[in-house]
Amino acid sequence: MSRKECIAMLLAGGQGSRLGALTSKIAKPAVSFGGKFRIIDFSLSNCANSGIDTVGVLTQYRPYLLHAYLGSGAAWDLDEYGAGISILPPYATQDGGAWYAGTADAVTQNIDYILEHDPSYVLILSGDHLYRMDYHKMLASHIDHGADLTVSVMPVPWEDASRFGIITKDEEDDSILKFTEKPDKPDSNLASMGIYIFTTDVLIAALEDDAIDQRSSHDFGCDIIPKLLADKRRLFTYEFNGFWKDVGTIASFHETSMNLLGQDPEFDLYDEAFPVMSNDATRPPHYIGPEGRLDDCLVSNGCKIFGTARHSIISTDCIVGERVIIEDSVLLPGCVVKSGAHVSRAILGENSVVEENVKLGSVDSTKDTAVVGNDVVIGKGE
Ligand code: ADQ
Ligand code: ADP
Repeated sequence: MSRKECIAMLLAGGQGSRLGALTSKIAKPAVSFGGKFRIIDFSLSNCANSGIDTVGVLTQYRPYLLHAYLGSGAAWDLDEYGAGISILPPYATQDGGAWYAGTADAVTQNIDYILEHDPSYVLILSGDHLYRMDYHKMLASHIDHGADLTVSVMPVPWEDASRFGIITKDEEDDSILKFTEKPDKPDSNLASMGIYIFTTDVLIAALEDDAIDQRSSHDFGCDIIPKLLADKRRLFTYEFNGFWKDVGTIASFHETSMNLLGQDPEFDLYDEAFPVMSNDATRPPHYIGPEGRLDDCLVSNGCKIFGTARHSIISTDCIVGERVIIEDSVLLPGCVVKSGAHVSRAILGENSVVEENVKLGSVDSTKDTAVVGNDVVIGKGE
């Protein structure tokens, strides 16, 4: 196979346990987002829009839906001959094979995939972030610096800093001076976005070293980056100044969904210069009944609306019954809200049902967002 400048390895194996009932049967990257997308669409579209045509997707937790969804990769223009999406689940080998232990282990088990394409650089991505980024600019910065590793960074609010890998950089040349994975007491608010570009030889040597280290947890943030820093390799930051969210919790999932609404949304799904692509099935247009009312909503195909929805996201194939009121909520694909029900500040999982006249959630933003799990039926007594 011909030599590539840069290929991507997209980590899509985490369970996303903090999303609770929304990931009970679905890997986090396959969770629906924004009416007609799934979370992984954003990273895959970034690859396509950045001219990166070869993407290995490392799956593990509940991969079936993700595998079916990715298909040939044609939906993201990633199905060229000699390129495209390759799904890389853990596999059995002559000595048994194993589940991926950590993020670095997942890549180590697929070194052959990297060698087969023989790229000069490897881009490591997460399948569960929402953002638009031109990875080519990051690659140009990596090459300019003659870096071994470039870590994409952005400042985060101080109160959130302990959820991230935290970096201190040299203000003159952007080199990384210090990196601590999820520190209890952060001394900087410059966070790693978990997006890395490695020069291939450096990556492979680091992974081979890590694989034989019995004390390692085989994770990029906990093990690989600190080790390269200790070895005085050339580590640089690439500062990103745009919308970027790790929709890891119910609260951030709800807030980020609401960021898509409004006439001038914080995250604009309608930007044609940098489109978000998805492998959405063809469905009939949405139907709005005689009493149906929609105000400040994203409504996807296949829906039938007989009641009222305000400031909400109504994904593909949902039914909103007569005299229903939906506000500040996210309905994931296939939800049914039956007549007379009232849903406020809630996330309704895929194919969930809210029975007639049920009152769910509260507009009070100091209260937790209400969540109905995938396939769950909420009756009057609940
Ligand atoms: P976390 O967000 O905690 O921190 P982590 O749980 O390591 O990231 O998962 C990163 C990505 O890898 C996710 O997309 C997840 O689905 C996937 N993944 C996890 N384990 C996997 C496995 N065994 N096999 C395949 N895929 C797997 C990381 C960095 C921090 C940084 C944040 C930014 O470690 O330094 O600040 O991302 O969100
Ligand atoms: P969260 O941080 O919300 O719990 P992540 O997506 O970050 O979710 O992943 C949580 C952890 O679960 C990851 O560290 C990953 O290694 C682990 N994990 C994911 N899938 C599996 C699996 N099938 N078996 C064991 N551990 C897994």
